[in-house]
Order: sequence, then structure tokens, then C-alpha cells
Amino acid sequence: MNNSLKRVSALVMGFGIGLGAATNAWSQSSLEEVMKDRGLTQKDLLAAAKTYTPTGGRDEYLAFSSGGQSGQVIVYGIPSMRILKYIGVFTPEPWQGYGFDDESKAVLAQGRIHGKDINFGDTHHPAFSETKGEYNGRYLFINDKANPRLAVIDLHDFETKQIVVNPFMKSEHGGAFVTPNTEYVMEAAQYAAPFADEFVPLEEFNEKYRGAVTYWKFDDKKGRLDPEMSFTFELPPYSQDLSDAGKGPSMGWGFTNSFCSERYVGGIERGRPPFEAGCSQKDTDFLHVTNWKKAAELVAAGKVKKSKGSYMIPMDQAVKEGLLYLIPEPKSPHGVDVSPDGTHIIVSGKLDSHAWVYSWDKIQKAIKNKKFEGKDPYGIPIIAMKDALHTQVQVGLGPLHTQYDAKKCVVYTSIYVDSMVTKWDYCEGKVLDQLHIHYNIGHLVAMEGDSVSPDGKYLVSLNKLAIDRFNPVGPLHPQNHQLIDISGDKMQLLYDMPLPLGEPHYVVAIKADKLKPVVRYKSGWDSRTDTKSPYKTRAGREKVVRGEDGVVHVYGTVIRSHITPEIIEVEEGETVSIHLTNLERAEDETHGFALYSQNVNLSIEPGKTVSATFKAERAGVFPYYCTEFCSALHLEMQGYLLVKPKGYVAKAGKIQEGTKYTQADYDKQVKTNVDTQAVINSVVGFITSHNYKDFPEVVALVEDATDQLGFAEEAKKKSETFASKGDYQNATLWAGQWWQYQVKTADLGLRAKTFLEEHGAKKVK
Ligand code: CUK
Ligand code: CUA
Repeated sequence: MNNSLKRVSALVMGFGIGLGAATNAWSQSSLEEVMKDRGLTQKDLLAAAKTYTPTGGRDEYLAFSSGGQSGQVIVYGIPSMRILKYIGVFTPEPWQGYGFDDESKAVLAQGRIHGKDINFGDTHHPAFSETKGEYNGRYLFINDKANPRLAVIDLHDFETKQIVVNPFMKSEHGGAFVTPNTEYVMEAAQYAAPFADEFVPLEEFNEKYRGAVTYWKFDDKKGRLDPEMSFTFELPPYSQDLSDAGKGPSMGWGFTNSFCSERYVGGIERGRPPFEAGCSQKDTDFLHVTNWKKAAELVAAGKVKKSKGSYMIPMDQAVKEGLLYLIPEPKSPHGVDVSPDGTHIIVSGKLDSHAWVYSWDKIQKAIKNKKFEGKDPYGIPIIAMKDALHTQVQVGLGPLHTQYDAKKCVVYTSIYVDSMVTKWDYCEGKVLDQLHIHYNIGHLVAMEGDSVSPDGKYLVSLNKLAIDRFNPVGPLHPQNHQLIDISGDKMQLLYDMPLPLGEPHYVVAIKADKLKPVVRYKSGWDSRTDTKSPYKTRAGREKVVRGEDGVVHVYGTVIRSHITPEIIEVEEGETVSIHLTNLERAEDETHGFALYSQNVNLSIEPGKTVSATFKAERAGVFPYYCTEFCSALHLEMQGYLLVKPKGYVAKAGKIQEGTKYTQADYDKQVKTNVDTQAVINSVVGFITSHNYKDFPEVVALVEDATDQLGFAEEAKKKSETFASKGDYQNATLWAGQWWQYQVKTADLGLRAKTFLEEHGAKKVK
């Protein structure tokens, strides 16, 4: 029995409900005893107090983590580290029906490459949309390293809306990074490859293999990337890595680092040393500096040619127009991070123990004065290191990524080989604190760390190897996100969170109150295109239509606790398209729809319309049902798809009901209904005697309860009509339906009552 039924039956039986006092066992054990039993120290307790979130409590920040190989995004709260959602992005996700309904299949289909479905992604770097360099809470972007793609997630409903495929790259890593007003989303290539979709021998690597950085134009009004207006810089075949967009004084510029500028091509089987040896010979690689603002002006002036449906700026044009420069950077760098004020750029080399701080002021001067130390083999001007560097700081072995604190000049760098976080001052060039973490940290994230005004407070360290942190679960260990308190002078490790869903490369964290997600869609909404669905169906308008397209279209609805239609009849060989609209307005009243053996599985949130199209290849009986425990009579939320053999002729006869009802049954049901109505009246009395109108959540529940009560009234009339004709079979069944609607009304009413009690509603006269 689910909770709502328990509550209703408790009430109907006259027990009432209460929040109950704490149990005795709980109150008897003292804090000291618990500490002793569990071996906890004072420090543990302090850490617990900083993360523990009592029931009903909310988090101050929401973190959006890349789901690595899962191709998803994981949402969790900080400081509680409680996981709130997985968002299906590049990979089907059954709970959300993602990749199972026609609408979301169309989104995944945008990510096809050469017509092939790619149903996974290697997600690396999520990024929020920004306004004036501040996270605006509207969109999240994330990249797929394996198949150079970017996805757009709308944060008004936490759903993936768009996937774009890079027309030039065959591999990428440096995305997604947004410019300060989300003008563009940066995506940089990783492993160089020919832009053309054809075979090019490795012997022609230097001439025909290319790197790139794409600036995807974001159409803020539509909430979509616009491939038509996007442009790509052709770059040398150095393995470009991460990027970051300039801001403040460096606004209009982008920074992209690289490794393997040796342009080494491995080939162990040909007797050559492996990539790893050839790609780490030189002491420095190149930081690429690109001027996107000027590039956009050239595009607007019609001076850039299109290739593969998108603008492509060749290297010689970029050099001629002064859009592209190189600066030596530490060997095999990994991160490039622009300071919140846009004046400095920090790069760390995995094979160098220093973090290098570049000064934008110096870089700009060198560009202005055309002061270069030479050109690379592709003719790109190189700014001398000494003309760009502000300082170098020894931070530890294997520095990777840097995050900025709220305090000026203070940063945190992840140190991969030494497994620690180094806190240091990039203005003064000195180390402030170091904290060991477990183990081999990759990225790290500070609250609102990529914005122009980071909040500091917490840091999450995203660790590559968990080794001894958790109960063993086989050779594949969970990933480990460690929460660190950075509010004081000394960093303090607070909590370990295992994450069993792919390597989390990067996370971004936003103040929770910046997000304003909806609780329901406008009725009949296609959430993937954000338009009214052509298949939207209203209550009472459900129908089955054999369309001109030769498809059997089922226009159906779902509401507690029935699916309309409950019986669908088609003929073997027909294509069936089931469109379901959730009529609910109540918060969290999602219904599911699963159908035997057709790979059909839908999630229908309140207001949403989704479709499932499939071919009924074989004759047979196919039960379907709702997969969410949505109400007491959830198991009865069922139906049958009957696929009849070709030319089947129905035999005469009626459905034989298993049970016959008499007047006594009818009277008994009516008495139950009258009792239930009394309960409803008392709950309504409670609600209306309080200031419930001050609580929008309660107002929505009351509206929904009023709807349900309206349905109850209709069913009541039907039962009375049948009773007056002496048809107690139908009268009893309809009286039962009347009670079903009452139960739903009572359930909603009780939820509203509990909400009011828990939120300190006041009595009104
Ligand atoms: S990440 Cu992609 S390799 Cu350091 Cu940005 Cu893990
Ligand atoms: Cu709807 Cu279960």
C-alpha cells in the first residue's frame, strides 16, 4: 500500500494523522554514545554539521556534473551532496522516457553522424549560460569528446533540447565554454584529423590533418545553437585541449591550449615509439589566442566562406586579419582558466610542477606592437613567453585545473600526481595551503567558479581513483566527489560522495535560487521542441484515427488512475502511433506508459504530450500500464493493445464481468462514499480556515482537488441514473468510480493539509 492510500484509509477509519513525536529509541541515545559506537571524532561531527541537511531542507547550490561515459548530466546539491537528477543527454535514459518517445528520439537523432545513431557520449565539460559574465540559470551546455558534439539543456525543465554535430572535427575535448553573454559556445578539437570525410594517409599529417576551435552561435531567443551562424578557426594539427573565454579587458578573445605540438604520430606496430613519448619531447606547447569578436565582424561582413554549411576561417586568413596568435605554455598543459576580472590566464602543465600566470595586459601589448619571437610552421605569430608571463608558481606535481575564490588573487589548483589541492595567490605568486585528497584529482569546482564573481565557500574535488574510500563493489570502483570547505584560511575536507555513473570530468555549480524550473507544462506540450504538440488531446476528446499516412493514431490521455483508451484494437502489420497527454495539474503527478515487447516506455509529466510509434508486426495481446506509483489505484492504471490477425471476424458475445452486483452492494458503496465525503469536508474545512492562499503549492493542490471532485460528481450522477433504472451492475461500478475520484480528492487535500501544518500556516477567521 502506498502512503497516500494509508493516509486516506487511516482517515476514513477515523484515526487521523499526526506528525508523531520522536521515537523513544532515538531520544535515548546521546550524542556521546553515537560517537563512541561509530568511532566519530569532534572533527567528524563538525564536518557532518556542515553537510547534514535535515529532512525537507534545501541546498544552497546545485552542481551539474558531467556523467562521463554515461553521456548524461548528474545534478546534486551542495553541501548535502544528495543526487537530485540524471539528465539524459547523449544516451537514452528510460526513467525520463528519453530516447523512447518519438519527441526525444528526434533530439537524439540530431546527433547522428553519417546517418548512424550514436547512443552514448563521453561528456566532459558542462557550462552555464551567462549574462554579463554571471550565470543566468537558463541553459546548460555539455560536450561529447568521443563524437564531437554539443548539447543544449534548458534549465526551465532540465531537459535536453538540442544536439549539434561539429562538421569539421573527428574528436574534441575543449567544450563547452561560453562567452560572457552566451554569444558563443566554444568547442576545441582534440586529436587532429582531416576536415574532409575521406581517407588521408598519416604521411600527410602536417599538410592535411587539422585542429580547430569552433564558436557556436547561441540564439538566446530560441534557446538553440545556430550552426548557420557559427564559425570555426582552422588550427594546426596540435592536439587542442581546453578553452576559456576572455572577460572584462579580455572580452572578445578566447584561449585554447594544446599538447603534442610536436605533431608526433605514433605507431608502436611500425616500430615507432608510442604517442606518449613523441608527444612530450618539447618543453613547451602552444596557447592559442583567438579573437572571436573580430571574427564575428568578418562573418557579418560576408568576408568568410562557408564550408559544410558552416563558416570556416582558414589559418592564413586568420593570421592576415590578426585573429590568431600562439604563446608557449608549459609542457602538456591541461587547464586554461581566465581570472574573474579577465586580467590573467592560468595554465598548468601536467608534466611541469608550475602553474603559469599570463598577463592579458602584456599579451595585448605584444599584439599591438607586433612584437613576436617568430612564427610556427603554419605562419602563426608566436608571442615570446617573457612578453606574456606574469609569474610562475611551483604548486606541486601534475597541476591540472584552477578555480578562483571569492577572495581576490586566491586560487585552487588540482594537483594530479601529488593527489592534492594547492591554494595559492597568483598576484603575489605564493602558496597558501595544501590539502591531500583521495586520490588523483582531475577537475575541481568552486561555487560559481567560472563566473565573474565566484562565491568561494565550497570546493568539490573530482577524483579519478577511489581505491580505499568505499565498500568494495568489484574491479570497477565508483568515482569520488570530495566536498571541501574553503571558507576559512585552511581547507577542510568534509565529505566523500561516490558517483557510480561514469568519470565526472567537470562540474559547474550555481546558486540554487537562480534556477526557476517549472512544475508542469502548458497542457499538450511537446517539451523537446517547446511548442504545442499537434497530438495534444483534451479530456473527453480521446480517439483512434486511421490517418492518411496509413498509421493508426491513438489520441489518448492519462490521469489518476486510468489511461484513455483502455483498449486499443489494431490489425496485424499496422503501424501504431500512441500519443498520450497527461491531464494532471498536480505537482509531481507523472504517469508512465510501458507496453509489452515493443520497446515502448514513456514518461508523461503533467501537461506533457508524448508519442510512441511502432509496427504491430505480430497478432497477439499486449498489456500496457502506468509505471509510476501515481495513486492508490496505480496498478489498475492499465489497458490492452489487441493486435488482431488479418481478416479476423469477431464472434458475437459480451465481455463477461467476473462479479455480479446487487442493490446491497450499491448501498454499501454509497455509504462508503458518504463517509469519505465527510472526511473531505473536514479537510476542506481545515484548509479554508487557514491562509492557504498564501501558499502557491497549496493553491495548485486545491485547484486539482476541485477538478477531481468535479469528476466525482459526474460519476455520482451516472451511478444514480443506473440505480434509478434498477441496473445495479453499472450503478455499483460507477459508484466505485465516484469513490475513486473522492479518494484522489482526499489524497490531495491531505497533502495540502500536511503542507500547511509543516509550513506554519495561520488560522484565519
Ligand atoms: S577533463 Cu577531459 S580528460 Cu581534466 Cu577537463 Cu578529464
Ligand atoms: Cu499513473 Cu501509475
